[in-house]
Amino acid sequence: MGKRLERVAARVVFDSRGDKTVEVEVTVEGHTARAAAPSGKSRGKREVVPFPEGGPEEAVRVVRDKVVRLSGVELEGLVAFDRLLTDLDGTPNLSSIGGNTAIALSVACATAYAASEGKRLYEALSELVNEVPALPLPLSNVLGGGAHAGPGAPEIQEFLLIPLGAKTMKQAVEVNVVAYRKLGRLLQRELPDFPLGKGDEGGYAPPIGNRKALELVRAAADETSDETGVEVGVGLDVAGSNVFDPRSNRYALRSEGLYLTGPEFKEYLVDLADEFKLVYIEDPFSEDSPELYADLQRDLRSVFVCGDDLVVTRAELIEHQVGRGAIRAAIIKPNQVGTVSLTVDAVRACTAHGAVAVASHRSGETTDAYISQIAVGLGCKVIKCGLIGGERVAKLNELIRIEEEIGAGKIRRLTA
Ligand code: 2PG
Ligand code: MG
Repeated sequence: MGKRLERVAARVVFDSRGDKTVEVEVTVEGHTARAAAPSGKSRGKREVVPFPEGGPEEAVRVVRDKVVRLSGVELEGLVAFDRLLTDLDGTPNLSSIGGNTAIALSVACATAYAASEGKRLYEALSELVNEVPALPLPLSNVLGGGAHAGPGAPEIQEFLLIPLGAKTMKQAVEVNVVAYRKLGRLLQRELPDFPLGKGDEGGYAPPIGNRKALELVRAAADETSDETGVEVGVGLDVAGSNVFDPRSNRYALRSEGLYLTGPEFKEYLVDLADEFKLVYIEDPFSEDSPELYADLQRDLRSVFVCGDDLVVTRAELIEHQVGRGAIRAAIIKPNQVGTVSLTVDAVRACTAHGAVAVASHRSGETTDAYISQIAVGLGCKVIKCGLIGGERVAKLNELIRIEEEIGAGKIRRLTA
């Protein structure tokens, strides 16, 4: 028997950058759940449109005028609402209701539906995909540049840490925090006048070149491994589409005075990976150069080259790029596709093809922690959700709560 969708409501709220976004409430069989949409700054060209023309205010109007008409329908399953939503939108890129509106509605509805069965969202999702709930390893941004920081910061968008050998979620977070604090001290020693300013995701945003930044992050990771006994891996999100300058056809590393062709930039990354023992490189190149991804992945077999803008959480793109050897990991950002169902498909594509699914926040976030529920429920091995700042810590704290529910020690590993 179906479950009744009783109420849909929306309002404008603010995200961690102070930008407006949409928050919704959905009631299923007397159970109400709330969800709010995050927003990306370094967005892939193939992502769905985040908001209808007119922005979040218009999105709220669309919910009040159109989506409310769905109230009263019977939902035949956890994600049955998604089809109704996409039909109501009627465009291939969700431009009439907006992908951010859609993801908030889709998540809230699935959460309320799960609650009506006495389950948390992660439990209901894990049943849907036949996975045993387990915790993802947290991949934490500790130093940032690119579109998430001001001028003078590194061009590489994110310098990331992953506590590879952590035994519990609590330990994983603790280890990353130890490393973050060590990095702060190393930065102060290196740049005595730098007031430890931060980028959009809470990582330090120092006026420093990419190589120097990586040197300090590596040192912080090594000191932390020695002190805690937990091996800490280092990774990067280059956000290559933003480093690439289409006018000169070069990857522009202004902080280092380097303007490199695609193949030269690939060599630059290979050298960094060897020298600093990288385990993970996300979006190394422009999303229009998948052949460079494949070359890099071939050169760095043990590194997880990960697609974000390249595959935008679309199952068919993930399948294609993993199949041709361009990547061994894919970022899973539900608002890139707009529904929980399509997010499920994307993670399934990773699992089926032996790629690592990396559940991910966006640079503009709220304190909503649904990404943690999705990561656990769908079996993502890694979650990229930042480390410092209320909106980032909200995701980690939710994972600590889930750990209490499923039992300590059920933590996944970074393996293919
Ligand atoms: C990324 C993200 C999140 P944004 O590139 O992976 O870290 O940034 O949300 O701005 O796309
Ligand atoms: Mg990215």
